[in-house]
Amino acid sequence: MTDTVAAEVVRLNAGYAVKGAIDFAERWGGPVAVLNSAGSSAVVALQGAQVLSFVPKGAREVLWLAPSARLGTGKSVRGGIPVCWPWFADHADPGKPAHGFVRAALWRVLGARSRDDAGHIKLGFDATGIDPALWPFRADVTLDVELAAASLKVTLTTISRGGTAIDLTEALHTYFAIGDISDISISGLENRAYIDQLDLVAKPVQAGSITFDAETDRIYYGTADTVVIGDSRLQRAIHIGKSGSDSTVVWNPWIEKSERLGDMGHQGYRRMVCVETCNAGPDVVTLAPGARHSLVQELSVSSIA
Ligand code: TA6
Repeated sequence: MTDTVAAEVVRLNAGYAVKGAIDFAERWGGPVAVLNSAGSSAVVALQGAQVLSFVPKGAREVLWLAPSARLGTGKSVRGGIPVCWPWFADHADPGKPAHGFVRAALWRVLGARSRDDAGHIKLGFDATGIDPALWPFRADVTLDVELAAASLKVTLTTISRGGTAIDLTEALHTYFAIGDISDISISGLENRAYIDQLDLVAKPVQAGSITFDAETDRIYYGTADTVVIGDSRLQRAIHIGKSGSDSTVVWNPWIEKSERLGDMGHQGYRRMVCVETCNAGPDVVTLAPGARHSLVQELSVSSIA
């Protein structure tokens, strides 16, 4: 642990620790908040306000994390729940970073409390000081991470601070840990239209549940549905509820892309799938001056015999 991280952890514990519900530590080389409740635990990095672990008591880790995950490198960590804001995927200007500019930035702790002995932390990123060449608007963005009995609720809130309307796309780009990509199916998006990022000409509609046998990168749009990952190998279902979101992205890089990405680990693509709660593609959120908008993802797990 570097002296800087150690000093930051001491400062955070002095200012925000909540006995039995929240304390701060160094993990993956950076400062993190460790949230606890009677039924689960979670870890949130201050870098990117990125949830890196969620473990319901008695269950296995719910989130996938790259084997090489490391904080403080200047790059976002692959895995957990990256925050994509104030745009999703590539920007029209290739000189601007994919998935916005907050997922590798340092966020501030705005508050920490417990409710029913469960940890709840609020992190904030002040975008009012951003170079107008990168983003010409003014807004604040906060992320709330709340444990409940055996669920995790993540809320991404944008507050418009400027005098002009803001067009926003955004995602909680969640990487889920699975037994094997060949042994899962995703339900809840049946009969939904989607953009196939690998074939932009097609106008496909989802027939039945989603299974995987190749690179998959889809934006399902106009859907407020709860999505469920059924994992026969781990004998569990991961329930992904949402609000304030009209789109769901489903992504697995498969073999070639995961090798190009270079940070997935050996056959890492087999152990993960992204189901992302978002507003993407045609689902753009327009925020009037002074308005606020919240994107919410709620995760829970059940056993399937
Ligand atoms: O959400 C799916 C996606 O847009 C894919 O196209 C792929 O690029 C993935 O995000 C990962 O993006 P990243 O910038 O984290 O490597």
